[in-house]
Amino acid sequence: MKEFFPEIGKIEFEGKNSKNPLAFKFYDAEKKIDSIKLKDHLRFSLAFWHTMTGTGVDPFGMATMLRPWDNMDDPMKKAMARVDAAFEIMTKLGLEYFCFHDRDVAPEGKNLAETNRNLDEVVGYIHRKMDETGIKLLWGTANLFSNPRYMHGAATSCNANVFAYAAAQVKKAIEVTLELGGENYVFWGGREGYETLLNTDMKLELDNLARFLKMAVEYADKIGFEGQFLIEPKPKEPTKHQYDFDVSSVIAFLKQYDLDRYFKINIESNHATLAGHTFQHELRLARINGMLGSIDANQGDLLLGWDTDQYPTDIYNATLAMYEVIKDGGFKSGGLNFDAKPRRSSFEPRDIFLSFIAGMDTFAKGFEIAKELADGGELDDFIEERYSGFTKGIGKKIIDGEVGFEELERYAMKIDRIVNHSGSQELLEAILNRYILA
Ligand code: XUL
Ligand code: CO
Repeated sequence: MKEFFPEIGKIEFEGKNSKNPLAFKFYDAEKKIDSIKLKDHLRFSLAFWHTMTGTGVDPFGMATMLRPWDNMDDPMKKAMARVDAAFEIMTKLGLEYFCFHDRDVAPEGKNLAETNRNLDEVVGYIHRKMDETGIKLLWGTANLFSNPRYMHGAATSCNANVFAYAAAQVKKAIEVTLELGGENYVFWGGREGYETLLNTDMKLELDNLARFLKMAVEYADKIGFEGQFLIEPKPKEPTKHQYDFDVSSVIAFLKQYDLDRYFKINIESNHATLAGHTFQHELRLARINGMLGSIDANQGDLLLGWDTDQYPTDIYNATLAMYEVIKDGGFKSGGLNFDAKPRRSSFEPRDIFLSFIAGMDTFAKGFEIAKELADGGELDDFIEERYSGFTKGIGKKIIDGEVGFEELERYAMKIDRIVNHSGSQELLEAILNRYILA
């Protein structure tokens, strides 16, 4: 078969002293940590939309990306060529998972039936390539935001026909995710939000979103899809306010509608920072609620107020993210999906490989540091000591529910001096640096 990247071979691990740009410095896929291979801890995934269909378009300029499969006019031939190219990229980088939206892989036809036929044809081909290579589907999803029909949203549209169309699209997307053995199915809000409350029935929109998710759960059950449903929070963009604002609002929404047991959360670094949180904050909140599902690995630029989807190279953030995953017992059905794109000016085909290498090395190193940090136990020991007042005396009574305001008032009346201890943030940051720089 024709190669799209004949000048690029299999990317090998060469170690930290290598200066070869087309080699891993830190990601040694086969290295075992706690008798599990690094690649199985990390479960790296390619995002079909950025890598295969991203063009470099931005609000001020047209496409820049040179993509060897894009010089084809027939949309179905181009779709098949993209699949070949995707599997070549994944095989050469050793990426064992991918994720896709229905519309990334196959073009829309003149009606829904033709669109579904196009999708079936490409999905059949993807299935063959998966069997040949052993590459797996981390998650599937439906694009409910690009087509103009979704201008008012999909499940939260004011137009009932749009709700119905979106339902049909998600039904099909769950079917193809099942067919490809997808381990998860993701709902990212797309345009589920609003631009102005002056024209919005917020209560109806939220109720409809819950109705939509409930239908998805029921249909998945009916066809035997056992993958994990995930919701991906994002506070804004494309709408001013997205209903799945952040982990906290997603959990509240799911609990409100009695849906929480069916869903976990797919946390994206750049969405966390857009919401005014750290990546670690979002992961921690999901973890303590038993809802950490998967990760969209990327990073934003803190000086820009939009979703830049850059490849993650910040070792500090990667370490803290991996710390949360390790504390959660590692990924179950989730993984590290590179929801990231090379910069518009990194337009050459080889930049695809260089970008993945940068991101994979960062998370591999971040994982190893986080593992040492977790095993070292210094943060846990500090936190345990910091809250030790709740393991005895009045603190234990509070925890055990043995006291109320009246008993606590009687107790407080007798305290003659309150003694606090340092939070030692600088010490703890220095400890973290000691692990990172070791
Ligand atoms: C958008 C985003 C999506 C989801 C999948 O910001 O992150 O690509 O990951 O729909
Ligand atoms: Co994402």
